[in-house]
Amino acid sequence: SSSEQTFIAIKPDGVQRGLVGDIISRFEKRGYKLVAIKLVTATKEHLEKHYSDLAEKPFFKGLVTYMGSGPICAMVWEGRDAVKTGRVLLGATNPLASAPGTIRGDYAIDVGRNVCHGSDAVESAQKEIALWFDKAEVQSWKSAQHDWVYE
Ligand code: YYY
Ligand code: MG
Repeated sequence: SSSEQTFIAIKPDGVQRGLVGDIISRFEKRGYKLVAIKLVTATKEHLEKHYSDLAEKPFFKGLVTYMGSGPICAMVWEGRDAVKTGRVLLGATNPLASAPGTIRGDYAIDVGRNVCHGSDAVESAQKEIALWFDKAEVQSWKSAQHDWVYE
């Protein structure tokens, strides 16, 4: 539906490298609607919850350290097929396998410094949005662009 929501985050490397504006721009220009945004330095406990599915992976500890190393720009974007298309805008997990034109394909090399996060399914998006944002932080608004983006 056109109200599908996804959790997108610009990781500490993306914030440090000055990519916040560009990444927001890509979602805006595609036609998605920003409904929540904040800069947050996440605790270890918070990140362990966010990545709980990966707890057994060898890269888990390093991942949590990297993700907690500085501010993250946490966002919720809304629109038709926002979860799946959000992942397309991000590119593949391994930046070297990401096509140019995607965020990771344009700005990253190492899988452990891949600049951005996006929910991988509608169900995980709902969990991630609830983990990172209070209900009152997620705005409900009609974009003036709506009828120019959707038929
Ligand atoms: O959803 P996505 O971020 O594309 O990949 P995940 O498989 O969920 O892994 C989360 C995160 O972990 C990934 O963005 C980088 C890191 N990672 C890693 O450092 N090394 C790997 N071999 C796989 C993932
Ligand atoms: Mg993932």
